Amino acid sequence: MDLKALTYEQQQDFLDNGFLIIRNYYSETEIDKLQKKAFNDDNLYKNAWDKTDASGTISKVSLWQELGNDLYSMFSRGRRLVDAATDLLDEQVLHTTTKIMIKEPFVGGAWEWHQDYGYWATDNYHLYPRLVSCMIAINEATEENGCLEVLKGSHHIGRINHLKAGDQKGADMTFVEEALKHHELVKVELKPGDTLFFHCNLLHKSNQNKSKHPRWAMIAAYCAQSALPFKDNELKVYPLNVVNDDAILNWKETLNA
Ligand SMILES: O=C(O)CCC(=O)C(=O)O
Repeated sequence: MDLKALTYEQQQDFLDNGFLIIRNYYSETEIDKLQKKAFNDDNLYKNAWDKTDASGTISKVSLWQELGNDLYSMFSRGRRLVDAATDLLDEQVLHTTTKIMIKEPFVGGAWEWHQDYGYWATDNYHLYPRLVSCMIAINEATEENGCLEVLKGSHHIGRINHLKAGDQKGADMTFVEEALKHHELVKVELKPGDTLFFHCNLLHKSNQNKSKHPRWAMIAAYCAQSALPFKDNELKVYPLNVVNDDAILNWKETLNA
């Protein structure tokens, strides 16, 4: 029997709505470990890009593609996430990117309305919109600190043209404004360890962080075997060397740092 990581209902929710939230997908101990690592990791800050939004405010993102034996990779290579992505895309998946999204207190910038496939199609040559992003809350994401907001079911619209918006690429607002009349806006508030899976054509954004709390999340993205880039580009796609779920708890800084 072909065992699935997700239930039929969870897969159906994703197909219908373009996203799926699983609460407590990671335990408190697992997320404490990730939080401690990320909050004290100077490399994340050193390697982070500053991305300005349309109004010039900065959000930080630290992104990489090759997975190793570091703690972050125990999540991205972990069976729990990889099997869920496989179920959602209904075929074998490969890793594209893992990134840590850092919205700092009071000043953290917005992410404009976009679809990830808005730029993955044109910049990275994925012919089909068969990619999924998995957003793990490292700390609490609330409306006040700029949680992700999604337009439920908007992945059914298909890819919308994307234009420059600050340092970002944003969806053509004429289409977004129309989409807002037809699709429910859902503010995805997450507790640490909750995980949001979202389709690459789902319209999403997040507002500036005006609160005194930071908002940190890790996003691992996977591409279906049938949607590998058809042309070389700056991003590569990597096969996954999957690890068991206990790899997170067994991971030790001294051996793998
Ligand atoms: O972290 C955020 O608020 C935005 C993330 C996002 O839009 C993305 O990764 O595509």
